[in-house]
Amino acid sequence: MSASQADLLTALGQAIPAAQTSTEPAMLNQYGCDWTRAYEVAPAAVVFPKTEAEVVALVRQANAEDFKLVPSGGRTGLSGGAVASQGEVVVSFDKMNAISGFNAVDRLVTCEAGVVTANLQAFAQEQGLFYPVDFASSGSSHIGGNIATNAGGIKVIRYGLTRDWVAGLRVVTGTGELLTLNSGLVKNATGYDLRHLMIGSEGSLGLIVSADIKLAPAPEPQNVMVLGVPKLTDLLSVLTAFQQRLTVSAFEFFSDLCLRKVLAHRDLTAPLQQACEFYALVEFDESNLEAASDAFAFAMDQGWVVDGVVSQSEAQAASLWALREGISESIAADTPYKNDLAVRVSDVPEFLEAVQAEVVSNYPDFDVCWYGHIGDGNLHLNILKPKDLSVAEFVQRCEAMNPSIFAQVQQRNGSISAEHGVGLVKRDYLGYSRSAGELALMQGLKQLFDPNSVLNPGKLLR
Ligand code: S2G
Ligand code: ZN
Repeated sequence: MSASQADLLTALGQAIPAAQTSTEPAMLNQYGCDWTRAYEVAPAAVVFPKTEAEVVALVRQANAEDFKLVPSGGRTGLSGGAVASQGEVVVSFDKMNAISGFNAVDRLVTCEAGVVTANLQAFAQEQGLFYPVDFASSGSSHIGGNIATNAGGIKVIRYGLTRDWVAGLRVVTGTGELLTLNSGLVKNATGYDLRHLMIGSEGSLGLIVSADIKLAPAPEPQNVMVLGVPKLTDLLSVLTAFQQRLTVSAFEFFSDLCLRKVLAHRDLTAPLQQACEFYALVEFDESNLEAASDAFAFAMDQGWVVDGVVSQSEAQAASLWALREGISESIAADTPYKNDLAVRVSDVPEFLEAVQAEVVSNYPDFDVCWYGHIGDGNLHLNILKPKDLSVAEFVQRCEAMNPSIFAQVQQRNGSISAEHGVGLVKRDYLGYSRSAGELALMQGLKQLFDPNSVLNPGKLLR
């Protein structure tokens, strides 16, 4: 063990029991990364705090002994936000995973940061309520990481993002100060809402240790439709046809290449008789089935849709959802270069047309998977790595094309990272979505909340 590693372990030992610290290579590799694969994984240690007091002590030691901390939740991030490649200490919240309170009157559940999203969803269901933020990785993501990245997912069009369900936070700032923010209040007009500053700050301003999460009334049973949509630019017309007649719970889309990847990876059957360029997935309350059928018939008359299927059971609804939710894992073997773009919903048709032109001219020899939460204006454009191309060369070629893709976003005041966060992957492109003035103020906030830059250094901001 090197002297510096011994010194680090001594410093850590003053904040947290040695039994909650590991320098085992297997642990370092497991906890020093997230779902990105483009970065070296090289933390100096992993610690597993069990209490707020231990998190406070860790941050204070990091300031005193000048080591850096990388917060780690379910490690399902896609922007390198939880990657430790500079000898940092990974702070895993695996052992702070208790649902520590519930109040039926407030409809509030208090979760430690390490509560797995699916466990929160199950807890809500047991109370006859509903936690409506959902995505493919909810079986392993942590609520603390969801809050740190303001995770979105498949129900945003009806229920909003994680931010909309956080009623209170307890956060340890970069100086080791424990803040209690908003305490679950519905109304609180007492100045800046620091809770909302922390949401989406990716562990760069403070470490979330627990949250008061609002729960929604349980929805009625849902129906799911999958529609064949020949033209990308008709997707929004299809959405409008439905929204004029009913409330949609979800409106997703995916290309035929995505579908073929999922069918092959998960051994599922195609939803429609004929293959189609694109597919829309619409979810809605079962009491709106007749209105949805009207919308479907109208969209067929307009030629926007050429075929469709509606779920006849919960099991069939789940199998239709699997066609969309299975995309990410089904293309993982193709080492996809991920874009997570958003524009205002009204800009979607011509934005898609403009991006399609960029893709054809920029990526003539690459397979491109189009999918996403198009009802929120969110496009996940995944470029698949050709088998014969090295990862480094492939990433370099994709990055070389970012300026032309991001320029299309910038022209529409859009976001170059709709829901996956900035981390390391999008950090150097923030200027396409944030002004110089905003970035200067963000740096000022970083300096204020984390003056020694001990929290997730290099993530989100240089
Ligand atoms: C989705 C999941 C991550 C990915 O499927 O909506 O946010 O693969 C994504 O882009
Ligand atoms: Zn998504």
